[in-house]
Amino acid sequence: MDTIAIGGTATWTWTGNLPHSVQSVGSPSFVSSGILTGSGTYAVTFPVAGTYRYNCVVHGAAMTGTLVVR
Ligand SMILES: [Cu+2]
Repeated sequence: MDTIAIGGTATWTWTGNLPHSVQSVGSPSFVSSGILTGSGTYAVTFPVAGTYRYNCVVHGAAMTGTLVVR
């Protein structure tokens, strides 16, 4: 679990040889543009406090995370 301040930006960074993506679980909805492999970043700014869950479309429940915005 990671915590950021309200109005902050979370950035996901791809490394390694496996394909991954980022997609929200529940609302508000956010999703990375497709499945990336090896390198790349995806950033989302969160203006509203809350607990945001996300996973990877490739790995599903095996690859999840929680972001707290406060
Ligand atoms: Cu993945």
